[in-house]
Amino acid sequence: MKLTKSLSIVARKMVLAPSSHEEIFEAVVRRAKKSGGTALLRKKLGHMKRVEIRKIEVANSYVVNRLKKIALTTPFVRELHPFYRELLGIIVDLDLLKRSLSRIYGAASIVNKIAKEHILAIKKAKDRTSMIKYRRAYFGRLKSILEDLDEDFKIVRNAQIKILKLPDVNPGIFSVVVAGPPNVGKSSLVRALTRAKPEVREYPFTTKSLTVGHLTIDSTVVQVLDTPGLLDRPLSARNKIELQAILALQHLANLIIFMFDPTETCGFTLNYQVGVLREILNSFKNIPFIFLANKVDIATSKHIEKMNRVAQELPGVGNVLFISAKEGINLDKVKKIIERYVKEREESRSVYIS
Ligand SMILES: Nc1nc2c(ncn2[C@@H]2O[C@H](COP(=O)(O)OP(=O)(O)OP(=O)(O)O)[C@@H](O)[C@H]2O)c(=O)[nH]1
Ligand SMILES: [Mg+2]
Repeated sequence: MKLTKSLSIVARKMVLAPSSHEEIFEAVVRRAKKSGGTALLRKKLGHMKRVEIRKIEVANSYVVNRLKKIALTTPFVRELHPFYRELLGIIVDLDLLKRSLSRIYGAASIVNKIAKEHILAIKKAKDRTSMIKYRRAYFGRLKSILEDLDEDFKIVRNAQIKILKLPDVNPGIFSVVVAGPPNVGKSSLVRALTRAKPEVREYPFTTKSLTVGHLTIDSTVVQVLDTPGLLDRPLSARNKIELQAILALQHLANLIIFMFDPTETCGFTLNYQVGVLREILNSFKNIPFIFLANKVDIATSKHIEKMNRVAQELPGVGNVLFISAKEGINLDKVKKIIERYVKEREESRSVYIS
């Protein structure tokens, strides 16, 4: 199971862990009851044996199947694409998840063994009372094994729900990652360029995880990723939310859009924003950048002058494109630039192939 393509296909097949053992146990009891009929009313001992054994078999196959499925349909971390592996590592304790998955899988074999023992005991039983006693004992042991898994169910379910919420990115296609300080308008741009609808708010740190949108250029589908805002600090000091942005840059970006807010209405001075950029520029030297200055609809000439001056002085920056994500100003130019990079990559690839 190699996850170079879509995580969603794998995620959709996941069998969710129950929110508590009771959910499984109740389902088991229901099934066993249905299978057994009214054994007590039957007269023949042999028939009653078969009924009691059937109850255990039905319960057992349901539980074993369900436990195994929970364990085996949850993606194995080591088989995930490095982007997902690291992303999941940020939001889930992978060691705990691994331990819980193997405990759940291991419990399936224990349940199976106990079923066999109790079936054997019923087969050997000489009277009705002992048969019922063994069947009840099986269900008692089953209940306590499931009870012991409660914490594991919780850990796995929690991780599975997080896996379901991971952005459905395709690490193999051209990706534009929109990055920048908080509140500068990154999500607004992704909303404007694609059909994705990341949340937009007037305060910083609105975006707490990655969102992916798509843009079709000619017939090529391009991914546009919205990321959480970045502060001016080294990688080692970044929190879990910022690290998601860094992972997108590290693993997915073929092109980085860095966004400034020259109006500083984002709450961060332009100097501070430059500090954020410096850190990113240093870390991603081999990826092309586009520099956008957002909110031109409310920018004064002073803001524009300062932005231009700062950009000229920054090594590796030079020109910035003034846009308004909100009012749709110059977005066609942004698309054209993206298109240029997509085509460049396609041409360099075709040269390489031929
Ligand atoms: N005037 C103006 N406001 C804008 C523009 N783009 C975004 N905004 C406003 O800026 C605020 C932040 O926008 P978001 O798109 O949420 O910014 P963000 O960079 O995604 O913010 P975080 O997710 O918190 O990092 C919102 O109040 C937007 O309405 C723009 O072009 N012009
Ligand atoms: Mg945002």
